[in-house]
Amino acid sequence: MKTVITYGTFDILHIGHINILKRAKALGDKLIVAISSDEFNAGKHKSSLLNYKNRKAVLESIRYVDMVIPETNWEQKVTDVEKYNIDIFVMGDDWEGKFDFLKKQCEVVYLPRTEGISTTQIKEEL
Ligand code: C2G
Repeated sequence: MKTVITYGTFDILHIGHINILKRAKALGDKLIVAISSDEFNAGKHKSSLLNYKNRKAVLESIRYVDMVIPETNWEQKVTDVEKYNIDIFVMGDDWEGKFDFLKKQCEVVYLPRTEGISTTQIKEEL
């Protein structure tokens, strides 16, 4: 029984998000997604169009997602990995290397981003 975790804002959901969720789930048996709170998002200099409640409801409806938890700070990854018995931590490779400190606790996998799509691009086109 392998548990996978990934973190993100997951604002206007698109195939880039679906691809990483699908690939992350395929690495194990259970996928937990830590979704950024509105306050944490503000700290990431990203204002999401959809608020936390809305983004959480959308993620919970995705077949690859088994559980959604809030992401409220940068430090929680270390305790989350212990708390949820995480075997594999997954992020898109725009974060390559940034979370290698977790290698002491679990496998760290950076997956290639889906090219040509981003929430920022969608916002600009809107
Ligand atoms: N992603 C992707 N391809 C895209 C867009 C996003 O693979 N075209 C991936 C990102 O690499 C990330 C996940 O989808 O792993 C969520 O992306 P965002 O919602 O933009 O999250 P981000 O702002 O990267 O927040 O503590 C980590 C942060 O919360 C990550």
